[in-house]
Amino acid sequence: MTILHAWQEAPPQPLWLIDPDKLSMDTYPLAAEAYLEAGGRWALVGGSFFSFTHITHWCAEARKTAPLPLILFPGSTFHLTPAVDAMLFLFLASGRNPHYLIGAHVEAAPFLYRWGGEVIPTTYILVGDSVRTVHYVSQTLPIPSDKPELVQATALAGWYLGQKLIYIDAGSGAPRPPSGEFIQAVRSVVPLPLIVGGGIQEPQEAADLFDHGANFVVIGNAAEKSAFSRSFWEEFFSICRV
Ligand code: 1GP
Repeated sequence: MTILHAWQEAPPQPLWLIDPDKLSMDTYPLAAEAYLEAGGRWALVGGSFFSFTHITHWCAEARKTAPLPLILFPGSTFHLTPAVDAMLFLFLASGRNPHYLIGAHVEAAPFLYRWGGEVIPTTYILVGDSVRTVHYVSQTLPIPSDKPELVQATALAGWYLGQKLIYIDAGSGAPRPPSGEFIQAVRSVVPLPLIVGGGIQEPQEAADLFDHGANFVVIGNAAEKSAFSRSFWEEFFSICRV
């Protein structure tokens, strides 16, 4: 079964986002075990900027030490690696930077063809009112917090373009997650799996996003702050079981 197919059928749940710069191979095995034991099934690896890690080396070592499928969440073509189980092929639909709408995709395509792994066409929508690293790196503006109709139109455009997944992101470390209103606006018209992330710190915030129609909530910073503890993940997974 492909990862996309599994995601289409999976119940709502958290998704761990690993920044490989911030998780050493000494720490990874225990961190992965805690996540898996709490109920985690997949992890995203990547982010808009990381610079100290050799991504292929990191992912290859990680896959040797834990049975956790890794899905690349690339910030640039420099992050491409064959040592993952699938890759989000991000179409930065909220922006108007041609590099992130087609340029990077053309650069990546020959590599993806040779690799032959699972590529998941993803409409990637940045939202919120504070400037995050992802905006600086991509040189794009997010959709402002009071414009659910723009988020909805952007997600619809991605769906009509044939993409398979929607990812609404407030950016790593955002002061607050994307609003439930945004999620509801997309969920009411687009039948694709919906990933939501950026600034989620508390299980209650994740519960609210699930209530509005999110399928996955991405947790990056908060997991780092909790030192990747099992109790942290158990709290997040427990809200999915009520
Ligand atoms: C960022 O959605 C992710 O792209 C996760 O954000 O690090 O704030 O959890 P956080």
